[in-house]
This record gives sequence, C-alpha cells and structure tokens, in this order.
Amino acid sequence: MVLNFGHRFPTAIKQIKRCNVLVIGSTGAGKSTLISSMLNLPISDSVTKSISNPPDQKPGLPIAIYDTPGLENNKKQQDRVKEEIAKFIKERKYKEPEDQIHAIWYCVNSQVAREKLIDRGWISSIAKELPVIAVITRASGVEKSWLEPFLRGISEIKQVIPVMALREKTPHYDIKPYGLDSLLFGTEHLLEEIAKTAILNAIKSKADQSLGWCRDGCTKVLAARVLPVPMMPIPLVVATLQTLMLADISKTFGYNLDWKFLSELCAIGIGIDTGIEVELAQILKKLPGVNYDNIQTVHDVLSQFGVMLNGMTATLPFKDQLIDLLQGLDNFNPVSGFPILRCIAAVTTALCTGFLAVAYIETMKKCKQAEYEGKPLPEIKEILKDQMQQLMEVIKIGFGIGSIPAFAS
Ligand SMILES: Nc1nc2c(ncn2[C@@H]2O[C@H](COP(=O)(O)OP(=O)(O)OP(=O)(O)O)[C@@H](O)[C@H]2O)c(=O)[nH]1
Ligand SMILES: [Mg+2]
Repeated sequence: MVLNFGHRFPTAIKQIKRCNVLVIGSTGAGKSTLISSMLNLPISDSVTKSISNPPDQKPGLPIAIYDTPGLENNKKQQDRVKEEIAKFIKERKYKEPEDQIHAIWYCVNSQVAREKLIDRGWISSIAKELPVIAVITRASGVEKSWLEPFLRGISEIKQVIPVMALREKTPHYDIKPYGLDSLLFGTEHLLEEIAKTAILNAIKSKADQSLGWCRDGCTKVLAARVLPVPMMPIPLVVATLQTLMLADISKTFGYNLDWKFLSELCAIGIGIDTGIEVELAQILKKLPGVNYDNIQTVHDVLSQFGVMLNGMTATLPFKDQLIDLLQGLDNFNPVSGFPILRCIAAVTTALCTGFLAVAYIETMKKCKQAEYEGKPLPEIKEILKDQMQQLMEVIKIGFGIGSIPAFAS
C-alpha cells in the first residue's frame, strides 16, 4: 500500500507534490515507532527531543512525516512542546503548497486509561487549522471498550484508526503489525481537501503581502499629486508609479512581467479612455456629509468614503482591502489636513490607484490559482478589465449612482 500512496488522487498530489504529515501525541505513545514501521526505517529507541526536520521520507513516495517530541506529564514541558508545534505549523502555513504541513496524526496509546489524559482543547485548536486523524497506537483490542468510541465522538477528529506498528507479544496475546495501510488510506482520502486548502493558503499570503505594495503605490501617487516633482509631468509620474506598483504585486505572485505589458495593464485598469477618474470624482462629490463649499479636509472625505463602504450591503469582493487602503491614505500626514479643494484630484488619483491594485491582486489570485491547479493561465488583461469594471459597478450601486458605460475594448 505504501507504494501506492496518492495514486488514486493524482491531481491533488501534483498540486502539493507530497503530503506533509506531523505526528503528535504523548511521550511514549509510539510516534517514532509508527514512522519507522511505516517507512521501513531503522527504529531508534531514544526519546524524541525536537521536531525532525528534514522529515522522514522514502524515495519515490509522495509523503513526508515529521516526528515531534512527546507531551510529558509535566505542564511546563507540555507547554513548550505545544508552542514548538504551533510555531512549526504557523511558519509553514503560508509557504508554497508543497512546503506547508497538511495533516496531523494524533497518536494516543491504547492503554490510556482516562479521558483526562486526552488533550481535547489542544486537538480542537489544531483541528481548526489542519485535518486531524487520531491514531490509536499499540491497539490490542482494549481500546474498543471506551477509547475508540470516545475519540470517534470528538467531532473535530476526521478519522480514528487503530494500529499496531510492531509485533506485540505478551503471555496473553501475540499481535502482528496491522493498521498502517488503513492509516495511509485514510490520509489519502483527505488529499483533495488538503490540496485545496494548501493552494488557498499560499494565494492568501501572496495577496496579503501585495496589500503592502498597494498602500505604498497609493501613498506615492498621492504624494506625487500633492507635492509635484519639478519638471516632471504629473500624469507621467503617476503612470510610472502605478506601473511600478503592478510590477511589485506581480513579483509577489512570482511573475516577472515586462514593463510595456504592465503599463498597458495600468491603462486598461485606470480606463484612460473610459474616465474612471471622472466617475470617481463624481462619487466623491456626492458623498453625504461632504460639502465642497466649506473647507473640508482629505480626512473628512476619506472617512465618509469609509463609512459608505462599511455600510454597503452589496457584496464588494475587495471591501476589506479598500477600507484598509483608506486608512492608510488617511494616515498619510502631508495631506490629511489639507483643505479638500486643493486635494480632490489627488485623492481621486490615489483611490483609482488603490482600485487598480485591488483589482490586479484579484487578477493575480486567479492566475496563481490556475497555475497551482495545473490549468492554462487566463488572459490577464481580460480579467483585470472585468475586475475593475465589477469594482466600479458595485461602488456606484453602493453610492446610488447609475451604471457606468461599458468599457471600450
Ligand atoms: N510492540 C510494540 N511496541 C511499540 C509499538 N509502538 C511503540 N512501541 C514501544 O513503545 C516505546 C515508545 O515508543 P516510541 O515510538 O519511542 O514513542 P514516542 O511517541 O516516539 O515517544 P517520545 O519520542 O518520547 O515522544 C518503545 O519502546 C517502542 O518499542 C508497537 O506498535 N508495538
Ligand atoms: Mg519519539
């Protein structure tokens, strides 16, 4: 069976390359023995002192198993090990799909006599992040009385699998190894779910990192508008800054796109021909509570815009990013106290830049998803145009303004 691991889910295995399992449980539960038997590795009798890294593997097998130190009775040691395990999982959570931890084998010795010895709270917290399989080790049959039904009753545990990793011979019984195949079979059944989550985690981390570039781009554009560079035409400076921002976002997603293509994307996104900036200026002017006859500040406009976004019932895919962006702009000291009449154009351009960034991040997410899933890359220009249009439509609906004209293609 070991040799067949993953064969029934080839697409998932292709996406995550190998299934990374972390084996946890009390000290002496039989974690290291389980791993040795599973992968036919020499058995070490010693107590495991730290998480095994690199993991144990067998050439040609798409599974990698990390051994961990066991939880002893002493509370201080338990907390230290739990912390080490949590950190290990967290550090890998947003890496590439193949570098994340994908599943947990939680080992419980069949001899465990009391419920109190099962760390339910710990398992529940881990199960929020990763699928957990409970492995009853040295299962000689005694577990049938209460341990197995008890573990099956814990809803966060996906499966309960009894195993005997080494032959166990006592005056009362002689049990040959069993259950290792079932454990692999059970783990294999989680592969599709595992691959999906791993891809989502990897994409989310790239999108989160890209928000830094979005904020950076908007702030620079705002600065360029408010404090122009001498001898440099503002539109050229703005377009350059926007192109740089898209280049940085692309790189965060692992794509190196050439400058010409990126500047074409900027032109599509901002819709030079379709006047998104004009539309946006209209929206800003119609914000309730903003009165252009009075001396109002950029801060007033941004906070009104934020209130509107927050209260919008229509689903806006980028809502959180936009609210975050508005706060970033608001904290940009050089302009937050300026009278709005001096700044309206600058705020409009900065917001357009932000819309371009969030629409582009959504575009990159779709490309990355296709790449991870082994599908052909979608047409970037088409998706960006679509995302930008959706964004503007939703904002206009949210602000009670009629539909904008369709994009010129
Ligand atoms: N016969 C038999 N012995 C087992 C089995 N599993 C574990 N043992 C024995 O139980 C003892 C502890 O096993 P380990 O695999 O070292 O336990 P561990 O969970 O890695 O312990 P720590 O590293 O301290 O956390 C060893 O003496 C193993 O030989 C089994 O399936 N059958
Ligand atoms: Mg060990």
